[in-house]
Amino acid sequence: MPVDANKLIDGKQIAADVRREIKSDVDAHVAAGNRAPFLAVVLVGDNPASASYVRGKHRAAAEVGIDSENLTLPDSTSEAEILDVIKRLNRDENVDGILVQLPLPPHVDDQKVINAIAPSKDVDCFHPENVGKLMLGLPGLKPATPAGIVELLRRSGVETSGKHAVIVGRSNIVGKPLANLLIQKGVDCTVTVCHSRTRNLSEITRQADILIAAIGRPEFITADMVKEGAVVIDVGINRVEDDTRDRGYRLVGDVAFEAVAEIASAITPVPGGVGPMTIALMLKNTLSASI
Ligand code: L34
Repeated sequence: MPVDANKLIDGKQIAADVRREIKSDVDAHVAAGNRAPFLAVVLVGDNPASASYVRGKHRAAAEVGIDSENLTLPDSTSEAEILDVIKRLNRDENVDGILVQLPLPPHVDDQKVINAIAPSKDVDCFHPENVGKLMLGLPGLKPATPAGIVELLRRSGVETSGKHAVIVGRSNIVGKPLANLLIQKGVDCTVTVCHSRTRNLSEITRQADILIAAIGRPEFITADMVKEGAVVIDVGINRVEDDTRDRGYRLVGDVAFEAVAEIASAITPVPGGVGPMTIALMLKNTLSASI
């Protein structure tokens, strides 16, 4: 049965709205005599998924009037060489935002690379200084995927105040920063963070008014894990083999979409849910970093 369109949280559409607002702010900034914001993206290796997300970032940047350049480095690039590239971008006053697409090859220490990015240019909000500010509720850049999720909820009219949000996944990119954003004043959720060692997981997920799946396992969240009427946000982007598709794969989220959609009051699809919001909110950070 097709999913009730009224239940769909259309991330593609909402991200387009956000980009339109960013474009109008960028245009005003440029009309006031400033140069366009500039984003530098560092892509190491040839992971096809990463290359596709990075293409999406440049395409979206161009759409909102943000200039961008891509620095593609071979898989064999040493950690020291990557650090040198970042130091150069830190010093370049024409570069407002620096984004190092993850994952990096196994011989490179992700955290060391992140720590090298100037916090004022860290449009992912991965640097410890920015993570600390986020946790303290101080003004600053916001992590793109978590901020995109909060924006999706807000723009879909989902009440968050006093609601129980259950996050499945404790990554530094999604789970941990999202828990911080959801407990901030003005959002006001009560948050539970679950992970691979959580006992009685489905008992906890069934208590969620808002359930966020960020585990990285295809269709992990099944209908029996979801309370009737819950709002379900699917952060997963998994490529699963599919010979019926030209590309040889299809994208599925961390949620068994069709079955869960029967029970949920609202749900994000994959693709077209959180992914486009991640890109839009990263662009918003790039504009903020340029002002
Ligand atoms: N540094 N690394 C850094 N920053 C990030 O914010 C990311 N992430 C994650 C991986 N590594 C990163 C992304 O950009 C995941 N991610 C991301 C961003 C956008 C999309 C997917 C992942 C996206 O646009 N997804 C589309 C479908 C894309 C497709 O067809 O392959 C969607 O509609 O969900």
